[in-house]
Amino acid sequence: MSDEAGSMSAEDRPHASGASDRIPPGFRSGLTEGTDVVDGVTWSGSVPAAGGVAPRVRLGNRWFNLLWLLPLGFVVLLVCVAGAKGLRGMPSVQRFITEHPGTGPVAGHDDDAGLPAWARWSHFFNLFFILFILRSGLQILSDHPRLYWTRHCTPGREWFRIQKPVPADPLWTAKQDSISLPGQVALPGIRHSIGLARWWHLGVSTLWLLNGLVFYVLLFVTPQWKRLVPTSWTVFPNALSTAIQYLSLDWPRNDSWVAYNGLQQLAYFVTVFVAAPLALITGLGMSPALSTRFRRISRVLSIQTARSLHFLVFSWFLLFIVIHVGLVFTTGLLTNLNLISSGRSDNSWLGFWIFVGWMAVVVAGWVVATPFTLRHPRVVQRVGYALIGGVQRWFEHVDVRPGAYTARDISPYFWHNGRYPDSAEYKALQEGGFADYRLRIGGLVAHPAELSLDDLRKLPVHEQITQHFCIQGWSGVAKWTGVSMSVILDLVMPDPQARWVVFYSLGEGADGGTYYDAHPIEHMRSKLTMLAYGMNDRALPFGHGAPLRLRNEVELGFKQVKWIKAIEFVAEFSDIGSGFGGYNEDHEFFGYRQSL
Ligand SMILES: Nc1nc2c(c(=O)[nH]1)N[C@H]1C(S)=C(S)[C@@H](COP(=O)(O)O)O[C@H]1N2
Ligand SMILES: [Mo]
Repeated sequence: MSDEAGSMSAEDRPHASGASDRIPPGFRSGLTEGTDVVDGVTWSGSVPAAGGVAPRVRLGNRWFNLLWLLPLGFVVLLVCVAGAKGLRGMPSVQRFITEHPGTGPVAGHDDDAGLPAWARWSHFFNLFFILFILRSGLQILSDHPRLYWTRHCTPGREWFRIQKPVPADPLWTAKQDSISLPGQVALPGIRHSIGLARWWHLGVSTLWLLNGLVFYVLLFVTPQWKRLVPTSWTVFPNALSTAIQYLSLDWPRNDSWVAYNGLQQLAYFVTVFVAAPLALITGLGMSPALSTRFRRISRVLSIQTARSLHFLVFSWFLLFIVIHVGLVFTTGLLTNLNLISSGRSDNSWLGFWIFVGWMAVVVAGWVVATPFTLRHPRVVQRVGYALIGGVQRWFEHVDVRPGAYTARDISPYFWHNGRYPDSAEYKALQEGGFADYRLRIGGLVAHPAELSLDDLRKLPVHEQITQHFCIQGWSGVAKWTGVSMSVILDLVMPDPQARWVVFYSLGEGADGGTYYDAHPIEHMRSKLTMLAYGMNDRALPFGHGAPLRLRNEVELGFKQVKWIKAIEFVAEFSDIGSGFGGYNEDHEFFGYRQSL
């Protein structure tokens, strides 16, 4: 593991008895170990900070800078305020507001009780968790700063971007396309730190969902649900009435202790019962494993649609928080704070001080999160895996079947990613048309093998049209031609102790050292796990992994090793590299299971 001397190559190091003599010579050469702290300068092959652009939205073929919404929104607001003031002068509107003052009939809950302790605490936890979720979510967006409505991520066809147009470079990579966001805004706040951001995002989300589940249950076993769930259609005229009252700057009476007004009730209802579940569903909608399972849904609501909707939910939460906090502060601060923190129906300062205590925790958590993550990334990786590794493992066990996509679904543009191989060994093979290429297979197998490209082409041909999903957020559909891994398994006959299959690349990873990745052996019998030597009916191009690459469609893109040189069957991967199951796992703190 990582506490071993960093300079030793994996083959020099002592191994559990009996293991070392099973490692085929040369397989593990060139492996390096990752560091256990994040150095912003050398991070990820020294990607320098790179700014994006202000958010832009595409309408047809034109791009609009969303910063224009600020002055535009202000003008619209002024017009609305003037309109609302005019409306309130009209007798019919005055009658309407008297009839619908804002708060509908309150179905019998104990008026003066305020919010019970569980509701106040779950409100606090919700706030605390969601800040990390939003920050890490923004970090994830910045790793592929474009949003699409189709599964094809064709440059120029995105509807939203915070990055310049894609340059003409045919080998432009998604990693080059990532941008930097300020360190105290995004989490962990340095460019291309998505591995760590995802542990925060997915890990804290499980806590947030648990908190939400407890909240849902308690809400409905007590009468408290009546605050949030409209029980009469009058909520709509009441919401309209409150909107007119707010906009006319003659605000409705704040009755939150007794009941929320129509607008409040609708906003809370949408946030709790629409936005929150939608966040979960669209989050899961981005899983490559689930998209191979729920194929019909995924054909219509593609991974990119899920990602775009997920971003819109993020925007809703952000908007809600700004307006909600703004109104808490301007409609009777002490009363409001007592409602959400002390539960005492008066103007005492108790609520204020509890709130200050909570805010101290929130601010401390906010400030510490980034430096802690950069100093202790392995802790984040391990705790994150403990929180969601089991779920990812569970999602992998799906009955994946081919046939979801047809030739018509093939993406016109398929992004490149990773570091291109530039060794003399690779160049020589490439110049020789890969005639001298040999795929070496060994480790815990009965029949180690060396296969040329011709040998591979003589094996039964397997084709599949599948969707690739990169951890950074882009996707693409391609047709892959090659050999099923189950055919390879029948050829080499793995020993019963073999639990993991390690794919080594001819290319290096971002920080130097052989790129590799370990896959569970159960995946090798899946119908959608194969070695591809062809892509879209042509020889596999250089940029996409020539001469041979892996496809395992229940995992994310970084596990699809390109430029494969060797395959090793092992009992465990703890003595390979830093021992985390792959190059990005060792160097960028990814998880070795990433079906999500
Ligand atoms: N050898 C090697 N394989 C690699 C990578 C790499 O850097 N080196 N990048 C991975 C990542 S992050 C992705 S998303 C896919 C991209 O494959 P593509 O370039 O064919 O789209 O390859 C994966 N395989
Ligand atoms: Mo990727």
